Amino acid sequence: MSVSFDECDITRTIIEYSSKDLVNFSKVDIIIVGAGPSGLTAGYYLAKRGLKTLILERRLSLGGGIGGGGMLFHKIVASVKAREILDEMNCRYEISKENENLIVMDASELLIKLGSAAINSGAKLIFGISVEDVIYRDNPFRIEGVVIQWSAVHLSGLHVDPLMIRAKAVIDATGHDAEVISVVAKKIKDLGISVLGEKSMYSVKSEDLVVERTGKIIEGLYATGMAVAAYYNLPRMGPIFSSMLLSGKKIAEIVISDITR
Ligand code: 48H
Repeated sequence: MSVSFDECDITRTIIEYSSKDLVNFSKVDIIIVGAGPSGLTAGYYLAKRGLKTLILERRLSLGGGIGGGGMLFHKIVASVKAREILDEMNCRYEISKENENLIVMDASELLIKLGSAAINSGAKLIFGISVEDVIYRDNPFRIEGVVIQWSAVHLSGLHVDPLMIRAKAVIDATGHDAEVISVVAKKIKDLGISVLGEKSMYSVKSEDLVVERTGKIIEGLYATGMAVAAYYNLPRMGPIFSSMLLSGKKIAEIVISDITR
C-alpha cells in the first residue's frame, strides 16, 4: 500500500494536536509534578477515579530514580507491603531469598508497568516541562496551580516568560529536593514553612515514616515520595521503592477525599 503525505502535514499534525492537548489541560483537577514512582502511582489512582490528572515531567523520560536501580544494578527492591499495588499493575517480582519481607524486580519492568498503568488509567503525562513556580490565592490562602516553562528554555538560560496551569490540587512528587514546596517556602515567606532536607539512611524506619507523613502541606499543595522525607527531615531509605508506591497511593486517596467532598 502506498501512502502519501508531505512534511507540512507532519508539522501541522504535531503542532495542532499538541496545542489542543495543552489548551485542554490548561485547567485540570490535579497536577502532579514529577513522573517518578510516587508521582506515577498517584497519577494511576487519581485518573482511575475519573479525575482529570496531568503529570508534568521535566526530563524527556519517565521513572525518576527507578531506572538507576541500586547503584546501577538493574534490580530494585520493595517490601511485601507494596505487593497489592504491584499486582494491580501486573508488575512481576520474586520474594527475596535473603529476607522474605523483601521482593525484588527489574527496575525496567517497574518503570514500564507504573508508566503504562498511569497512562492507561487516563492520566496525561507530558515530558520536557519544568514547574518553576505556583499560582496562589489569598483570603483564604490556597495553591491553585503551577507556573511552567519548557525544560529546554531553563537549560538555555534565556529570559522567556512562562505559562500557567490551574488545578484544584498540586502534588509535589519531585523527589529529594521537594522543588514545589521549596519554591513556595522561598517565595511566600509569610507561610513560615521550610524544607528541612532528608536525614541520613535508616531504611526500615524511613519506609514507614514517609508513608505516615504523606499528606497535605498547605491548602491545595500536597507531597508524596521523597519530597515528604525532604520536607519533614525524615531518614532516607535507599533503593527500596515500596514507600514511594504506598505514598503515591495514599496521597491519591487524600486528594480524592479533599476535592470530591
Ligand atoms: C518537573 C520535576 C521537577 C520540576 C523534579 O526522584 P523521583 O524518582 O521521586 P520519587 O519521590 O517519586 O521517588 C524517589 C526515588 O526515586 C528515590 O530517589 C529514592 C527512593 N531514594 C532513596 C534514597 O535514599 O536515595 O522522581 C522525581 C521526578 C524526576 O523524574 C524529576 O525529573 C522530576 O520529578 N522533577 N519535573 N518540574 N520542577 N523537579
